[in-house]
Amino acid sequence: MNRIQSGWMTLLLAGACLIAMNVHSQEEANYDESKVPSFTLPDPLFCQDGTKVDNAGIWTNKRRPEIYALFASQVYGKTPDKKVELTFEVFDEGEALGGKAIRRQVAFYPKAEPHQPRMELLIYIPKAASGPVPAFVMPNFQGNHTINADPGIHISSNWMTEFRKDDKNKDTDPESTRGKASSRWSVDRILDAGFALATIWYYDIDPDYDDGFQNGIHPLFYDAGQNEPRPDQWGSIGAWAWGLSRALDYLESDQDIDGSRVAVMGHSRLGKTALWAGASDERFAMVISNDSGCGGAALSRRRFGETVNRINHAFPHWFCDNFNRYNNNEDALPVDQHMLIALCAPRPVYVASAQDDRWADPRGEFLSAKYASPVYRLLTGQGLNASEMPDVNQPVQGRVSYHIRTGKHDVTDYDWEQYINVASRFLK
Ligand code: GTR
Repeated sequence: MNRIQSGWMTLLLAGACLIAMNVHSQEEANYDESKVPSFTLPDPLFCQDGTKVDNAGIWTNKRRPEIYALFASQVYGKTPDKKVELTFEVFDEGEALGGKAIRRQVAFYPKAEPHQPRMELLIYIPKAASGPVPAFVMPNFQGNHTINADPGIHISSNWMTEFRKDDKNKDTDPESTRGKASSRWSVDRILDAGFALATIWYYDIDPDYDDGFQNGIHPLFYDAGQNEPRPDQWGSIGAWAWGLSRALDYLESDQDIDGSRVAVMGHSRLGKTALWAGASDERFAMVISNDSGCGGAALSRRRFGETVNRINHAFPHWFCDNFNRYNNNEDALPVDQHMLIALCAPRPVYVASAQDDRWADPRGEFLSAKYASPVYRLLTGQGLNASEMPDVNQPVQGRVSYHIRTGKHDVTDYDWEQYINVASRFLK
């Protein structure tokens, strides 16, 4: 075996071990409701100094900043204050999808460093629109070109380099992956409902593997002599959320889109990202979490399915280092995920689960929406309209929405139908 062969062998073995570990820990996780420990959640309506939050002013000026700072320093990591100037370049524009849409593709990259990282935003705007439209922005997992078979979607150059590093992708012809993820993207339904859709491949912002934060956007923000984020600074979820805000910067400047009516939506790890983006950037007018699970909508203290310890070991780059303090120590967390949902208030928020997705703890996701509701009620008079978990496929919709649908961890047309329904109510 030469060095290259032995290198691949090591990678293959490492990959096989990771998959085995994942399956193993998914099997070992607790799925028994009677074994969920009893716990006390921090109350979003009491400040750390004991002040009761009984009006919008105290929430906005005192408690919200306090909760946000705790999530920033203990969970996702702080986004550096430093501003990096970006160039936005529209590199493609024209009719697409059989005349139904205008497709626009925009690259953005640091002014000072014109090549890397280069992020690409793909936008479809309903051709029939007569004025600026509301939009959904959602990051994607496998490349912009996988969300639809449209041959005009540019394939990111990072796909050829970063994505192919992964053994299972190394021989893949990117052309063969066009439209591969289209079942998760109800593009026609979205356009027909009068919304634009914008998406960005999360690898373009920060490739999703642990490399000590040498690639992606992190290095742009290092202080002199710094070469990795400090324990309270952002990991990859923070970086992806930053990328979504930069997408919004562009959308605000696009004459066909109403930047004040943009919903941020994400699935799974990107659902965690959408929630953090919505909490961090109040310009997002609505926040949607699809099957975001541990570190997303699910309450950490329930320890049902994926746990803080498991996620920090499997994905050491997603959260900040400080989050490791809470491995097998959830009760010490100064926050829980219902408070992340509360940070989205007063904007409409939607939490969705899937019945077979026990790893993401559907009940824990529901409870977060429920326990965030007192904050929504204080600010808007409306919270989640259910005190018990609804049956499958019986969405509860309003300013705080929740559904659990039949099926597995995924984004389906059913999910989109619900999001469009609520977004039409609030963003149109
Ligand atoms: C899993 C991880 C989950 C979820 C999921 C995904 O392996 O344990 O937290 O984020 O990946 O993003 O698909």
